[in-house]
Amino acid sequence: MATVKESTARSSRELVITAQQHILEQQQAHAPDAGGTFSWLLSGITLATKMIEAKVRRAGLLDVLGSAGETNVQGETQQKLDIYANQALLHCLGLRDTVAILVSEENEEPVTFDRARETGKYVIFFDPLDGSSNIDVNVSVGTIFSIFRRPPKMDGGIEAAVLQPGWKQVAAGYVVYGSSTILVYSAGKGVFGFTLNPDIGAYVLSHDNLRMPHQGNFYSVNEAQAHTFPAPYREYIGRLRSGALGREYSSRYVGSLVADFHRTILKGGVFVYPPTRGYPRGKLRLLYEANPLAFIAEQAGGMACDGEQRILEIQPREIHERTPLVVGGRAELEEFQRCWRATQ
Ligand code: AHM
Ligand code: MG
Repeated sequence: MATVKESTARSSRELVITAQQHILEQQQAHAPDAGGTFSWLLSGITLATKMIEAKVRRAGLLDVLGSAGETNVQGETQQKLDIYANQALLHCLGLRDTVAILVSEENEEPVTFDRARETGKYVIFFDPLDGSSNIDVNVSVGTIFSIFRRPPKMDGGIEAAVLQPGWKQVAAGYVVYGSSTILVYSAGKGVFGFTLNPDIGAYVLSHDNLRMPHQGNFYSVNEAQAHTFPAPYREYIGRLRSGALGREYSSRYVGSLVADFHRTILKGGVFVYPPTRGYPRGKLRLLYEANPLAFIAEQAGGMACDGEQRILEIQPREIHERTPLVVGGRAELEEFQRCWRATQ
């Protein structure tokens, strides 16, 4: 006969599984020595994203639309919500004593905390409000994050701690503030999606062990720039359009990476941001855009590369560096690799 504790646990699972519960369970199953520090860290991220979501939902009512007039480190005009989102993450994560270093798209330099090595275990990267140019037109925006362990010895200083290749990520995720708000995360044991239930203020499990279709029907790229793409990319898009992969492809592109990626992971297909005349090294940032999404794509059975190599094997040289990005299902990525080899 089940004990009271067991049956209570079972019935609460049947009712709802929150992100918090799920992370704790994953931790107990796969890293019992972590002692709750990792789930405490993730709760800082979920809290910040709930604060951001509350502002995003009221964006048309509060005075948070439009540009705040400052420019960020990439020379782009910061939106007011960008600033709020950045502050929410810095605040919620800064209070977690497990955080050693925070790197944000909106801060030129890493934010460091003077914590003992045994306490400050993690280095976190984030894009606080991706796709923020879409805020004023009610198109989905999102938050992206990537978590690394701080190296055990800090011999290489802050630089070595922040310039780690993506395969060393211990977890990554994103939140899309869309028709509903969804958190998708992976700690290296599959990908899980949680939809924010506004009635109870919690992320509840909605996508258990998310898998990306082997092949899909959509490609997502800013096609207006196609005449400036390098040859392998032009060849590739041409093959997708011509039915060479045995499917009729349609295009979908809203210009919010998180939204375009989220559709790609659920429906299948490929998202491509190639080098262009305006962005010869690609537009997207390696450490807080490409790396976390590549980690999630691989965990869901997909692939991600920068043209030449796997995104997760790139050795970063600086925190805000850009990279070309091709991410999607295996069928689409294998075809991309064939086009790449054929045009070299
Ligand atoms: P942002 O971080 O300033 O919002 O810029 C990144 C965004 C991505 O979300 C999106 O994939 C890309 O820029 C769209 O760029 P483009 O308008 O060149 O297609
Ligand atoms: Mg972005």
